Amino acid sequence: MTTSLLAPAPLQVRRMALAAWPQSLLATTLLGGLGYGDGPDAVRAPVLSAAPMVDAWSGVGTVREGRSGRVRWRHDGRWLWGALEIDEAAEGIGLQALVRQAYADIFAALQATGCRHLLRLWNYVPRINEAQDGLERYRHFNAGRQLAFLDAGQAAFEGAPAASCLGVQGGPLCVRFLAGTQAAVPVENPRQVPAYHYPSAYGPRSPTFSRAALVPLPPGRVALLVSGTASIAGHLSLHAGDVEAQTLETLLNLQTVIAAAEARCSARLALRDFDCVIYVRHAEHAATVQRLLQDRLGADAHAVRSAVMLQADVCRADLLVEIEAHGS
Ligand code: 3EB
Repeated sequence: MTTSLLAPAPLQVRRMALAAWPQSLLATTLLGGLGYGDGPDAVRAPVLSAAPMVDAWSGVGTVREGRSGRVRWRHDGRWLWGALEIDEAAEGIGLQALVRQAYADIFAALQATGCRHLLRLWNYVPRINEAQDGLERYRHFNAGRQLAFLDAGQAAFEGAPAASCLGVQGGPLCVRFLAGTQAAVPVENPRQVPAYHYPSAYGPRSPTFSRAALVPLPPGRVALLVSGTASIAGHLSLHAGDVEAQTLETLLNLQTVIAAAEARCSARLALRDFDCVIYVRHAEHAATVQRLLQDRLGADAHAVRSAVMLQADVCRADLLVEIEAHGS
């Protein structure tokens, strides 16, 4: 073993039992986490997999915490975790304006902490596929998000962070994010039009995200944060109504974006070793998706054994499944 392997990893994510979470919050290097199941910091989406889990992100230094507007943050001088929850009904403004303000608070947090580069965001939007004032709420969300990036002078197109955006039944608009003092390498999927270049048929302003964020870690290591990935080729949703075909298309997209990331670094990366979160629109599709994952990656694969499955609305109404992943 070389000494570099003994050095503390500068950014780490560990998937662990949600029950262990309150204790681990005491760890000084812990930045934050995303819980799957009932508990603190949990995503408000029903969990379909067996055990309640949490993805706990930690840095290296002593953590400081604070607030910027409605964003609560923790950072160690190198990495930043932020969380924001907004009760839409209490604000009395439309979703687009609300998202624009929420993201302005996120950019204020980056300024306040010196962690200026967004790496990865998780967005949970109540009733995402419902229409409001003649436009789907996801499209309002996209407009507010892109405007906020432009307001802040942040890369709204090439260089955008990785992201997920899922629909939940109710509760607040909820955003979690990871940022750092150095920019990630944005990675696109050659099978897909970059989301920030989707044609206007998908809404007046395009989604602001890259397919993955490749985070360089010293020496010669990387973390790859893969955005929510679905059954889209070019800019078209494929296999309407067919959850099996959508799942296989999604796995192909995941493997393609991971291969594109590998071509940008010297690390070897494989989906079977990644932590995955699977979102299904219909709970009754969970077993089918799980079986296909098992068939393609092997029942013993880390990605299969550690997969978390949630019920959520995918942001395009014709998509039944979305998978996100991170690994190194
Ligand atoms: C897609 O590829 C499917 O709006 O932040 C995936 C990941 C999707 C992130 C977002 C949307 C988002 O367009 C949906």
